[in-house]
Amino acid sequence: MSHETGAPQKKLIQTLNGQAQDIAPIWLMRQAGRYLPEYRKTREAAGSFLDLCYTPELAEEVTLQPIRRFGLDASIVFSDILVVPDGLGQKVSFVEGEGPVLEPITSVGELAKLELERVVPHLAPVYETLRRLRKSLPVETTLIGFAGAPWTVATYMVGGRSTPDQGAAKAWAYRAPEEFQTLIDLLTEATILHLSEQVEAGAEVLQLFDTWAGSLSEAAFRRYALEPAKRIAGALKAKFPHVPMIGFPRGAGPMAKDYFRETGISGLSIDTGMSLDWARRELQPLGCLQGNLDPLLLVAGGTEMRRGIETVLKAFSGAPFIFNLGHGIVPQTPPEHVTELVDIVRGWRG
Ligand code: 1CP
Repeated sequence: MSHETGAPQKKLIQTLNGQAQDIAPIWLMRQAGRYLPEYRKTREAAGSFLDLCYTPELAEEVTLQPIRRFGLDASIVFSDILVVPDGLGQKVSFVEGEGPVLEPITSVGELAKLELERVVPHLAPVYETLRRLRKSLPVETTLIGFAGAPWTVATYMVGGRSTPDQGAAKAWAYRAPEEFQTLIDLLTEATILHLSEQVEAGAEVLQLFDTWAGSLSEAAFRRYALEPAKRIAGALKAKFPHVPMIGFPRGAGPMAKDYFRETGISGLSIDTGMSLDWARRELQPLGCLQGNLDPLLLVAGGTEMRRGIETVLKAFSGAPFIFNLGHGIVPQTPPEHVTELVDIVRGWRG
């Protein structure tokens, strides 16, 4: 919007566009969720997890909760990466204490049941949530839309649940690469549609979550993580040149460098296991970095948390950097520790 109105760009967007800030902008992956008592209350009232995702006034409410409490620089729309398979027509549910459960897709024949045309109409409530948020968020807060990357979403579609080694999807990919590619291509198209619609509805920045990228061999990483991300980032950039994209190829290690360079994304979200020194030297010259405090330090609090935060700030300050975690907030996180984290980041002078 700021391009049309001439208003100053929001801090997080400036940073993604290459401008380092004196005080790093901060938001947190999974900033809405079970660690907040107000979330648990709304979640209970909603019924099922998908009902919460598909009821715009409730999804808006839980998106705003961490903004009210902590005044973060960005707000990520409340939804899930598995709304895309749900939109395609695969049966998805979230079982209490178990996580997502899907009717697994195990053969190329079953892909015929999935309908690309169904995605955007089925996910209309998510877009409505974004429209509401553009009106209700503080003017300085950036609104982030997101999607799961094809490989990560495929691991749930094929495994039928969260799989510790992504074994089911890998078995298919390595046994019949051409067949598996059909699924990846379908998800790539669905992701482009879903992200485009989120921009139309008001998303100012996009993040692509490839949570399980780190389990792939180098060749498979290129084919199933890097290439689809390149297609997705390219398609979005062509339609919406002013909307920056952040990629999160979790666990990619040194392959993160090719991923950052070749996909053309503006920001790279790095996981907790990444070497800070290496990332500063090899990755930050390619664009904005985001990360990477261990979410478990946020549970621990105290001196160790403070030291961890300062180590990250020291490593990445002076160049474009967004403070975040290396993975999502865990439910046992005390909310007071998040308040303290935000204070430390905003008070830090390098
Ligand atoms: O009952 C509940 O309240 C369920 C907990 C929950 C929440 C709060 C799930 C189920 N999804 C979400 C929201 C969510 N998921 C958001 C928006 C909220 C925010 O960030 O503030 C986002 C961006 C996601 C993304 C997501 N979902 C990812 C990628 C990021 C990551 O954490 O690695 C993945 C892998 C999922 C799948 C998923 N959704 C939910 C669960 C329990 C899982 C499985 C995770 C696993 O396999 O370990």
